Amino acid sequence: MEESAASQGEKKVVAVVGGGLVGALNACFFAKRGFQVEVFETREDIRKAKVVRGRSINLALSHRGRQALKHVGMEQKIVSKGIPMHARMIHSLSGKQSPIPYGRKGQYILSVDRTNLNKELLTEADTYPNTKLNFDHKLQDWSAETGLMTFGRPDGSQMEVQADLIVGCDGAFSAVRKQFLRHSRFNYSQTYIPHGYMELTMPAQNGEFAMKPNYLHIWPRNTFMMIALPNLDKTFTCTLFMPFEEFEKITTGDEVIEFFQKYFPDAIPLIGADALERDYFRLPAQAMVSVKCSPYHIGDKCVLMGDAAHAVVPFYGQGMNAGFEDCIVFDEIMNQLNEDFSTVLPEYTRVRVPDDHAIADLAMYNYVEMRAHVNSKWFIFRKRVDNLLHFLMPKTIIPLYTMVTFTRTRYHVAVERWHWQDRVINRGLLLGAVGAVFGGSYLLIKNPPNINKLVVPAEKIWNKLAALITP
Ligand code: FAD
Ligand code: EGU
Repeated sequence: MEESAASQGEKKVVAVVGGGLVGALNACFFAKRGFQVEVFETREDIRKAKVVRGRSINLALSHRGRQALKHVGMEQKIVSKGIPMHARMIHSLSGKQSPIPYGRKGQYILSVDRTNLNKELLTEADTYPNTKLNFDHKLQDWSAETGLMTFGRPDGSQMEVQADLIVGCDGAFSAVRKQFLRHSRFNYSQTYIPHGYMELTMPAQNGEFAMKPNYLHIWPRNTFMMIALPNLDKTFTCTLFMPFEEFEKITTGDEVIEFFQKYFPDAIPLIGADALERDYFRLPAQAMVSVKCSPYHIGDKCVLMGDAAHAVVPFYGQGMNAGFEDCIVFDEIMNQLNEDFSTVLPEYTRVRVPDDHAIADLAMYNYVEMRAHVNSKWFIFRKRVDNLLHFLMPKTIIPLYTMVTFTRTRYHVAVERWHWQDRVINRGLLLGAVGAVFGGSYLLIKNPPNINKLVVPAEKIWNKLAALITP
């Protein structure tokens, strides 16, 4: 390491703390620029580990995340192992399934395996000669004055390491962020939502997917919700979301079946009653936290990215995508400001905080919305109205999820535009209603209708409308 540091001349040492999704990707970004990169990760090397325990098995990868992967030449490799989801499949209580497309043909999201993605990113980072991966290194403490970090090793020993820049990618419970809390004028908030989540596996049936594979399957039931994403081995990972209080009410296998019978009856034979009774009690429900903070940097020494900077609830499928986009944004600013950390770091905070806060708010808003009054009928209705308005005015009305999922429109701009569109729609509805009342009254007075002649065209118009909104 001393040798390569010397041969690198004055290139600075960048310590990436956390070798999760964002840390591993970020290592590639810094390595590409020629920095001396050191990654420090608490866990052992997951590429060698037998069992990897993480927080969720698969994730929805969309445009922002793909763009970031493209920057380091990893897009095709990851996309080829992802399963395209062109539409949601809404499961009604009756078992009826309704597909709702995400957009045009090229507009789909991908279900990717978290562990495989993490492994591929670590392997990619490893290919750079100027990168070193240090597993079994847990950050315990660091100094903002000197950039000196203390790591704990599995044998109980400690190790000290110095770096020019510390990049905190150590997740929602970031140890790097702890130091920020001691600084004046650091804003921080964290909120645990009352819901927990539990993952259940739906096995393959006779070697085939138990449900249609190229969909994000959703069972919207207000307080309770289940989502299923496909895996390459033809299984689905189902994620059940419900209040901890409700999780705790269910204490026996019979109660599990009874609960599913009431809310997700079509899923019982697909998961299998026996497996369901077993898996439900295998692990306790996991918590979800939303973290917002600012600034994201301390001086020219340290910067936070990914969940360490902004943990969001998963109700927009954007946590990882936003974290990956952080890496692009930082990289762009590095270009603009010639890699001068003393100006790059404040600029990164200035540019990125409003966007990360916007996606954190949106995800939380959607959580509240889904819980409050989204059942399968309402979900289908709302998405169809969105798609219809977009069809009628493709340039003016763009659904919020489209901007978030399929473009790199800055998150805070997407929110502003969404509010603006809402005003346009409301004005349009008002104008339409007023126009209809006045125009209708005028026509009725001028030529009183023959009821029999009216009914037929009304039905024709209705049929045309119905054809438009059903895919
Ligand atoms: P993490 O993945 O948490 O990685 C942090 C790494 O740092 C870990 O490897 C950890 O071991 C290491 N570490 C921690 N502390 C230390 C320390 N002191 N020293 C050294 N290393 C340390 N996002 C999406 O985009 N799409 C989705 O569909 C989606 N679905 C989700 C579903 C659920 C149920 C949940 C909970 C989240 C979902 N997310 C999704 C969000 C996504 O999981 C996170 O945003 C993403 O994992 C963040 O990556 P990260 O690298 O910042 O943090
Ligand atoms: C939650 C957990 C449907 C993976 C939000 C949509 C999610 C994902 C939606 C999880 C929903 C909710 C969107 C995508 C995605 C929808 C989205 C949520 C992936 C508004 C593995 N959400 N998720 N919105 O539009 O934009 O389909 O665990 F049920 S992908 Cl909650 Cl696009």
